[in-house]
Amino acid sequence: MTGTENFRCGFVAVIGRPNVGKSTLINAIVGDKVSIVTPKPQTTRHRIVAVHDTASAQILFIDTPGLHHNASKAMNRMMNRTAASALSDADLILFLCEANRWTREDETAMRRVVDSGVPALAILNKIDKVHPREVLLQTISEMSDRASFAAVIPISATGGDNVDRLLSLIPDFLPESPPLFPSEMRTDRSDDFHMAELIREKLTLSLRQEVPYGLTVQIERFVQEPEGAAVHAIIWVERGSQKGIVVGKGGKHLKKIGRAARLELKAKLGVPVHLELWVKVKDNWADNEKDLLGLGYDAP
Ligand SMILES: Nc1nc2c(ncn2[C@@H]2O[C@H](COP(=O)(O)OP(=O)(O)O)[C@@H](O)[C@H]2O)c(=O)[nH]1
Ligand SMILES: [Mg+2]
Repeated sequence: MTGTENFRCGFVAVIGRPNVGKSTLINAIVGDKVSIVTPKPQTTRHRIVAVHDTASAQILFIDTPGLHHNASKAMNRMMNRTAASALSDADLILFLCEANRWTREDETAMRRVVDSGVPALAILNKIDKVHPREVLLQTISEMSDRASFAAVIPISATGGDNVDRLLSLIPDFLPESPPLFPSEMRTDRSDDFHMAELIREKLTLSLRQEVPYGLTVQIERFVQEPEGAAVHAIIWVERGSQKGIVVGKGGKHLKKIGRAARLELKAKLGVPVHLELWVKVKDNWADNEKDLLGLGYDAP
C-alpha cells in the first residue's frame, strides 16, 4: 500500500453572480490573498486556481468572475465565458449566493450550474447579515426547492461560520488522484499577476462609478534582490478623461494608491519595494478583443 492510495484531488469551481463572496471564501480557506476582494461587483476578472491541501486531499478551487447580465463590453463577455468554462472542468461546483437576497442574476447563474450537470453544493453566504437567524431555515428550504443540490450550506466567509463543515464535505466529490500541484504552491498565477491585481484592488477601492471598470494594470518590470524590490506598472485606462481622475490633482491620488500598494507589496515580499506607476490611455481597450489578449485577458 502506497501513501497516495485513496488520496483525492480535483477541481472545485466557485460560481455565482458578482459580489456574493466567492473570492473572500477562497482566500479564507487557503489562508492567503490569492484573489482580490472589494465591495464592488465584477472585481474578479480571471480564472484563478487556489490550492488547499489536507492530509488526504488536495482541493483545487477555481475562482471565477461573477456571471452577470448586461455584458455589453468584450471584457464582460469574456468574463462570463471564463466563468462558464470553469463549470465544465469541475468535479464539484460551489454555487454561492447571499443568504439574505435572491436576484434574477442569481437565477441565471444557478441555471448555468444546473445545466452543466456537475454535482453542486448551494452555499448561502453572509449569514452574519441574517437577523433573526431562524429566517435561515426558510431560506435553506427555498434553496433546496430551486434545484437538486447535493447539500445547502449556510456560511459566513468573513466570520468563518460553517466553513470547516463545508470543507469536510468536498473530498467525497473528488476523484482518487495524487496531488496535481506541489504542496508549497498556493495558486497557478504568477507573481506579476498577483502584483497587478493588488494594484487594481487599491484603485478599485478608491475610485468611484465606472472608472474602476475601465482600467487594468500591467507589470512592466519586476526585479527582486535580497535588499529590495523594484516594480514598474502601467495603469491602462480607456479614455483621456479617466487618466486625470486616476492621477488626481497634482498627482495626489496616484501617490495614495502607490503608497497603499507599496505597503502591501512590502509585507508580501518581505523587503522594501520601490513602486513606479504610470497611467496610460488605450482607447476602449475593454471592448477590443486584441487589446484584451495583449493585456492578459484570455478567455477560453
Ligand atoms: N457581511 C459579509 N460580507 C461578506 C461576506 N463574504 C464576503 N463579503 C463581502 O462581500 C463583498 C464582495 O466579496 P467578493 O469576495 O469580492 O465577492 P465576489 O465578487 O463573489 O468574489 C466584499 O465587500 C466582501 O467583504 C460575509 O460572509 N459576510
Ligand atoms: Mg471575486
